[in-house]
Order: sequence, then structure tokens, then C-alpha cells
Amino acid sequence: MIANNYSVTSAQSQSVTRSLDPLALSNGERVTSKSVWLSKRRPELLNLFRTHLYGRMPTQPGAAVTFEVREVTPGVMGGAATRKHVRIHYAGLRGKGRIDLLLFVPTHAKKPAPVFLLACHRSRRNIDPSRAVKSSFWPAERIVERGYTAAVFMITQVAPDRNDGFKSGIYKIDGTQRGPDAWGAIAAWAWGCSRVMDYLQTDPDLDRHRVALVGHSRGGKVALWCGAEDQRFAMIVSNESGLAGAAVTRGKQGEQIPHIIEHFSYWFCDNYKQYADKPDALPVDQHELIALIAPRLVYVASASDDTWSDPHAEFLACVQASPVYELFQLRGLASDTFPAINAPILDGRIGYHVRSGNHELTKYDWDQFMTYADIHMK
Ligand code: GTR
Repeated sequence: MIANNYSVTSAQSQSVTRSLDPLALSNGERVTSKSVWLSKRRPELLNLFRTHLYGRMPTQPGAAVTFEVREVTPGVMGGAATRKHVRIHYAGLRGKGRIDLLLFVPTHAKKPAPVFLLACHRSRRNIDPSRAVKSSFWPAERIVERGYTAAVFMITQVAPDRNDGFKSGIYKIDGTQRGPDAWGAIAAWAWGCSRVMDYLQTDPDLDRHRVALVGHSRGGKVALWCGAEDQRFAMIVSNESGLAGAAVTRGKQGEQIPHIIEHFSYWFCDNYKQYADKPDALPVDQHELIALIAPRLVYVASASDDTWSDPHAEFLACVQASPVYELFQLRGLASDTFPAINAPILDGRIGYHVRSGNHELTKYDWDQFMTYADIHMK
């Protein structure tokens, strides 16, 4: 329920009025138990998101997944970590592909160690294995220091971040015919995160039950969708993912569907295009995406100057996803009041903060994700 003290802009109060009820089944019945949520409503919503936004992955896009451990170097980061490079191979009807996974496993943490996996969409400089270049986008030393394995891969190894008519990457390897609900890049990249998870399940140094997936911006959209599709992830972190990510579409400020379709149509299935001029006709909204991750952990982060993503719309989605957690006798977001800047809400199964500053993934953000994980995942 939205409390009266929630400070809404007029656009957001519109969104509250227009918002979709995650607990209303399409036949009009209400979901009042977690068993009905899990057996009926959750599959219904997943199907709607697949059909209208992210697209459906083919049945066997890249089967035959194998792992090649190419490097294990103890004593890096001044002795704090062991560096591993694992190559994940997969093959489809029309070829094969690979993902290079880089891991820094903390030397001094109790094994198996929990993991923070970043789905990286920015340049490789941000994830330098030699650590000659250090970036706040992936502060591996800090992650290790806090007792987590720092893991990362480049999502563009799975599918390109450009519109090439789905001719390369996993689309080519898969080779099946594309329909209006065929997957776009967000779903393909999420599929890549799942292949990394396949590996994480097998490494005895790592705790497969405590893996957090982090993504920034488009990567945040990927993390959320992956968390909906793949229930092996214990925690999903969306940093400033905005439209088609953590922000509710109805009443959202900043980026709108026509923009994202014009520039990034290949992130989505073709069906999404029809909502460019009628967002209210979308049969789902993004609080329902967050709800698909329940009862697992979700952390949504915004930045105060990132009006393109719209912090209020991201916060509102967390509030509106919370009733689904209540079906599990759990608290979703612990407050209905938009928080002060740099004052994270950490108590419930959904965490949230709005950092001061602009659209970026910073050390501050990472520290809040890990503090939240220390409380709920460790
Ligand atoms: C923007 C896009 C956003 C966001 C961002 C990013 O241009 O419109 O939805 O995903 O890119 O990924 O950096």
C-alpha cells in the first residue's frame, strides 16, 4: 500500500492511479497466497514480459556448455586474492561462442565465498585483469576486501550492443527463425549471465547460493530480467536502469518508449515497438518485473541528477512490488517514503538508495550493495 506520507509528483500520483496490480490474475481473480503467486501469477507475468518486452529465448540457443579454467593465480592484489580466468564455451546449430569470466576470489574469506558478478557493458578498461587500471565501475579490490568474490564478464561477447539485424553473436549461433516475440539483446545478455551462473555452480571456492548479479543502466535492465528468468541468483542489483528496467513506465519522467525504440530497438522483441505511442496499453509494468524476483533480494539504486532514468519512478516500482513479498510473509521495501539523498533503505528484501550525483556506477553504490548483502545474503 502507498502510505499517505509518500511524497509524489503529479506524474507519480498519476502512475499510482494507472498502475497495474501485480496481484490481479488476468481472469480477474486475486492472488492471496504465495502458492497461487508461484503456480499461476508468476508464470503469467513472465510470459507477458517475454511476449511484449524482452522476447523469448529459443529452446536451446547454445547447449553443450563446457568450462575451461585457463588460469588460476594465487597471491594477486598483494596476496588478497586468487585470480581465475574461466572460458565458458557453448555451441548451437550454427556455430559456437564463448564467455571469458574473470574472478578474484578473496584469499582470507571463509570458503565457499559469496560472489558479486557484474554484467559489464562498458569498455574492457573497466575490468582490467592486471589491475594496472582501476575503475570505480568495478572496484575489485574493495569487493575482495569486503569478503566477496569479484566476478565480471563482457556482455558483448554474447551479443553485440548495436543493431546488426541479429546476424551475429548468440543469434547467429542459435540460427532459429525470428518471430515478433524473439529475444532481443537484454534477454540474450541475461542468457549469458545464466551461463556464467552454470559455471559458478561448479566451483567449490564459490558459494552458488549467494551470488549477487549487478548491472548498471542497460546492464541493470539485464540483471533484473535475468533475476526473473533464472532463480539461482540470490540477489539482483539494478543501478540506474530506468526505462524497461527498475522504473515504472506509467507516469515515468525522462526517457520514454519512443526514444528507446528509436535508438535501441534491438534490446527488445519486435512486439515492444507497438507500445511506443501507447505505453498504457502495455499489459505489464516494471514493478511486476521486480516482483518476479520475490522472495529473493533486490537492490535498486538511483542517482539524484539522473532524471533520464527517473529516481522517483524507480523508487515507486520498489514500493509497488512489495505486496508480492508480503505473500511470503516478508517485507519488501521497508519504507514508502522517498528517502533523503545518500540515506539507503536497507531493512527489507528490497533495498533502495538515491545517491547524490549523476548517471554512473560508483564506489558509493558498490559499498551500499555490499552492506545490504552483508545484512541479508551473508
Ligand atoms: C541510454 C538509454 C537508457 C540507458 C543508458 C545506458 O542512452 O536510453 O535506457 O540504458 O543508455 O545503458 O547507459
